[in-house]
Amino acid sequence: MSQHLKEVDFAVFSTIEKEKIRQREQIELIASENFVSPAILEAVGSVFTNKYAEGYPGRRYYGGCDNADVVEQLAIDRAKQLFGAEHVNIQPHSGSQANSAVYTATLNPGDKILTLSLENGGHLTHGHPKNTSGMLYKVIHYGVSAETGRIDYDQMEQLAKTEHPKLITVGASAYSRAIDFKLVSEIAHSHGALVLADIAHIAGLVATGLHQSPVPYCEFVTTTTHKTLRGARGGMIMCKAEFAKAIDSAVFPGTQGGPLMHIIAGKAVCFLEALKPEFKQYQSQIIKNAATLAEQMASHGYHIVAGGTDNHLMLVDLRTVHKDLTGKDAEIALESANITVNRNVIPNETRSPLLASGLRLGTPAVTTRGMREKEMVKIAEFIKTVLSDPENKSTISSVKHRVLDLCGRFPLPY
Ligand code: DSN
Repeated sequence: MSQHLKEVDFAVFSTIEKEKIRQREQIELIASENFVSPAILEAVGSVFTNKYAEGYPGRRYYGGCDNADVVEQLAIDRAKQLFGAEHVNIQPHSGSQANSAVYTATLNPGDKILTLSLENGGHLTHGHPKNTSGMLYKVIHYGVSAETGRIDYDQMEQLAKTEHPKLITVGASAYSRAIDFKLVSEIAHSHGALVLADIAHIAGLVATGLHQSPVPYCEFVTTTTHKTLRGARGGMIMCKAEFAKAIDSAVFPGTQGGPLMHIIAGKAVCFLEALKPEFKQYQSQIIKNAATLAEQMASHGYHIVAGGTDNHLMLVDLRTVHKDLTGKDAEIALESANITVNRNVIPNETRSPLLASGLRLGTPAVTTRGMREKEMVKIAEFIKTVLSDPENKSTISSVKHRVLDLCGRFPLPY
């Protein structure tokens, strides 16, 4: 009897096939998404999914871990080389779990953390009240400046001085400007705080020297491996050697059990790819594409939060062109034209997060397809056309045809 997915479970098989078609035929502008190489997909779909390997290379709680040791050590060594980190833990299942492990290693419940709030571009795990980081710890937020949209380092310093947080987190999910990690670490250290830099979004730029690296300055650096870094979906922690044992214990057994060895194999391949010169060219093109997309959106009248972008993403304030169009309705209209984005709250948001007034646009995925500045000009025009008449079926259908044509000219390898 056939063991193939198509015969064993047609419902799942056909849904995967549909998802393949969706990915092929949509312009993907979700800033946190990307397309992995076939090599990474192969590693992630490998027999390592069968293996339990609680513990760390050479110190496992299961037999049969020789190959698991090799692949995890490859991932660790390559990550160290890529980022210049003193210690790497490659086991966190996600960026959220990486952050949670750093908190577990450094804080006691009730300790104070100073972080960027979700509304200002931060992440849920940076102290949101509905996340354990907000439930377990006392959270103080710094924000972005109302005038410039940039991180308010003066406010951070003031709060570090008066509130004495034990840990300052810096890093963002929706922030388009370069982050001065060196300055943050100086602020933190002069007020007795540790620093966690969460580079989940910008890891690819950091790895290739196109964004200042926090690794020399901050005690802890967390990331995901699947955004600009374009690897298997998961998390990672880098830290100074003095915290290695605390971090390893906080990951396992502190917050996780068995590592996902197939994902770790995919992470190892990702780091090998990221060490190649062409990866730097790719990252550099991501930045050029984002700059062009932001300029074009601005030329269509949209306000870009913080006045533009230094990285792979931008936040578009819809209200400057379409006063009554919510982020949610814009997201839905664009999806019907095969353009995938996500609504996003903007600083000083007046609508609920479910509706939001902004869109977050990112260029990592379209750049992986090989699109360049010329295509960004077209994409901005598609977006403006759809959002100017979001309920006009004929406009949407005509843009969708142009999107399909564009996607057809920049095919995915799967
Ligand atoms: N959900 C991710 C993002 O889209 O930015 C962050 O975890």
